[in-house]
Amino acid sequence: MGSLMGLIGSVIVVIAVLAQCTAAETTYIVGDSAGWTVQSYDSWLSGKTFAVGDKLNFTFNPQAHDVAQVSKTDYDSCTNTSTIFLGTTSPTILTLNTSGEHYYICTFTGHCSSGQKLSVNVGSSTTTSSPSSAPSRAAAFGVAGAFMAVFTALFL
Ligand SMILES: [Cu+2]
Repeated sequence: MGSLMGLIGSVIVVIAVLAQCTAAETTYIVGDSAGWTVQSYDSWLSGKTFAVGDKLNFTFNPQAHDVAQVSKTDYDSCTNTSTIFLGTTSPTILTLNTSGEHYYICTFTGHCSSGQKLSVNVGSSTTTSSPSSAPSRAAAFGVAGAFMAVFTALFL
C-alpha cells in the first residue's frame, strides 16, 4: 500500500512538472521603450494576453515614479490604501503568480489619475496562446483521477 501511494505521488508530481514545462514564461516590458511613466497603457495592453508565470518589468525613474500593486478599488480611485506591493527601485520586475485581475498604479501625486495605471488580466491557463495544451492537461488529470479511483476502490 505504501508503494502504491508512492507511485500515485510520483505520477502526480510528473504530471505537475509536465504542466509547468509547457509554460513559456514571458517578460513584458511595461510601456516598451517608454517604460513606466505618465501615459495611457491602453494601447500597450491591446492584443496582449498574460499567463501565470509571466513577468512585468516596470522600468522608471525612481525619483519620479514608483509602482504599487493595489486592489481594484484603489486602482479605480487612484488611491493606495491597500498596497499589496510597492516597488521603488527600477526596474521592478513582478511575477504574475496568480490568475485573475492585477492592478498597478504609480503613487506619485497625480500620475495615476493622468493614466499611469495598469490592469492586467492573467488567464488561468499557463499557455493561453496554445489551445492544444488544455485538453492534454485535462487528460493528464483524468489519468490521475483514474489512479485515485482505483486506489479508493482497492483500499477503502
Ligand atoms: Cu509616476
